[in-house]
Amino acid sequence: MKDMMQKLREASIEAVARAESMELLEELRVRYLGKKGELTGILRQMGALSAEERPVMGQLANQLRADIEGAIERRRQRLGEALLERKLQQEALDVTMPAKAVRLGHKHPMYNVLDQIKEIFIGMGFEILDGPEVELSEYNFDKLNSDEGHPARDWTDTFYFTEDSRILLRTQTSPMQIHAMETRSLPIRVLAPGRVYRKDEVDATHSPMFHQIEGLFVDKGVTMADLKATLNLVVEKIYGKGTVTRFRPHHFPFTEPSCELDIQCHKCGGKGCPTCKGQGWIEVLGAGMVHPKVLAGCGIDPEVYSGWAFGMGLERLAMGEYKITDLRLIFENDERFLQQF
Ligand code: 2U9
Repeated sequence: MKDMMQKLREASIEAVARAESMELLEELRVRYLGKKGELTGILRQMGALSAEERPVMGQLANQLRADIEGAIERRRQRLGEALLERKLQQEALDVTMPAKAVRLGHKHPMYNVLDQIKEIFIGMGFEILDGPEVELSEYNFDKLNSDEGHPARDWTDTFYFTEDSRILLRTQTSPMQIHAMETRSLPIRVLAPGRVYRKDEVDATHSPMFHQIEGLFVDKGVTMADLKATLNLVVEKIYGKGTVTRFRPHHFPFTEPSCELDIQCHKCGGKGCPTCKGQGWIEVLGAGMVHPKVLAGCGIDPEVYSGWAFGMGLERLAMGEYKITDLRLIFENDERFLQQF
């Protein structure tokens, strides 16, 4: 029996030392020390021993069990370390490898122009407005003195949501100023930039969605002289000191009198060139004194208060400033175009 135990010791210690996986180690434990294992098999024969031999063999068997268990545990630890080592090597990070470049975007060129204009007006005490793009016809047309029958109200020009033409996509940013006049206390100085929608086919100068910036100032005693002085100042800030302007009479339903503001072409000094299409002048915006009917419709007494307003297309302004010749480039977001700014 002693010999059998010695053989089991040699065989098991060697097998454990050679085991190359946790699974195999577990198989060996079951084979040598399990309930139906080899050591148990040897111990079953204890019955045949004398009363003196039994405790000696029992002690030897216990020692053998402890030794095999110890060998298995040491091997398990060794295999665990090797496994970890291999995993660490496989997952090793090369911290010296060059990092992937992070491609940073930047502000869209049109928003550079918008921010420049916002800054100018904020400096003059104006507040920037934001408002809904889905509006009531009442706010987009009626309260702006564009009655039924006005060409802009036609279904071929405006995106309506309802058969009764009551709800629409705003065609101008003016409804924001109507809301401001109805809800704010006087005087009012607001700048209203935002998207507007018109049923236009896309081409180099048209898009069914574009951006407008409108400004409004209402107080006691405001005159056309205030309008001209303020807009001349704004033009000088955008186009440089000494830029020559002219105000041409025009007609808008929401202003009376109305005008358009041109700047003298900075490229040719007014002689006529491709930049100004031979005109010598470049049209910048439309403006005028807020129509008394519009003021009254918002609960402001036109006998006491007066105001000026202007409106301009943001895309057109950005195209002029950056010499962009096709409106579609502003919306297509082609990186080759945007990266230039
Ligand atoms: C209120 C009263 C009056 C805004 C104005 C214009 C003249 C104008 C066009 C410029 C190019 C629109 O984008 S465009 O097609 N706008 O010429 N806009 S006066 O007048 C207002 C606005 C709000 C309550």
